[in-house]
Amino acid sequence: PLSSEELVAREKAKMDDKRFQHCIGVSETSRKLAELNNYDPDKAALAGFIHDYAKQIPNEKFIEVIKKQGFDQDLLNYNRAIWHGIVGTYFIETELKITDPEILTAIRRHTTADTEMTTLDKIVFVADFIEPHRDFPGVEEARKVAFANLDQGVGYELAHTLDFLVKNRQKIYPKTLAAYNVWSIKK
Ligand code: DGI
Ligand code: FE
Ligand code: FE
Ligand code: FE
Repeated sequence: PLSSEELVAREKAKMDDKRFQHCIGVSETSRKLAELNNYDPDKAALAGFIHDYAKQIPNEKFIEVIKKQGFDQDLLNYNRAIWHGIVGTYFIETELKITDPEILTAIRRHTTADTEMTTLDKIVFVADFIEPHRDFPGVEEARKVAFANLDQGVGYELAHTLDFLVKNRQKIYPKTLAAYNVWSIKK
């Protein structure tokens, strides 16, 4: 594996400072959520730190990797909002030398969520939404819900995301909708 200094240097070189600060925020919030949910805080902090490693990779590179590295070609019908997590793991494996499948799965699911979510998947998904730099109507409520109950945090976030996508007439990735049906429905 890379030394932590090398890992931080590669992460920093891959993105602008605003995105880097977001990644630090997600890392710290992931650590807190891990402590609250009996999960390994160091592992959660690492997953949070690298979750957006691929956020600023150009479209052409994503398209090339989708075509040549065995990804589902249906991904070509979506955009970089979807690619930076699912396809981003290719760059995280090859460039950051991260091989832990739990971490890679959490990164793969960090934008869309999924019907099945591990504790780490939930931690990174929710931390991404509520980290201290996030500022949007509803973020305070999202923080309150998520720190009280991680599953409800996932449900709150997916409802908010679906609402945002519909309002903006954006294409909904099937996993996002399937996840909404599992995590956001009132019991
Ligand atoms: O990378 P971040 O900005 O930190 O956060 P993220 O990875 O959760 O990405 C959020 C963006 O992804 C947000 O603009 C909504 C978008 N998104 C989430 N689910 C879907 C989606 N976009 C489309 N088109 N379809 C989805 O199902
Ligand atoms: Fe992201
Ligand atoms: Fe997210
Ligand atoms: Fe993020």
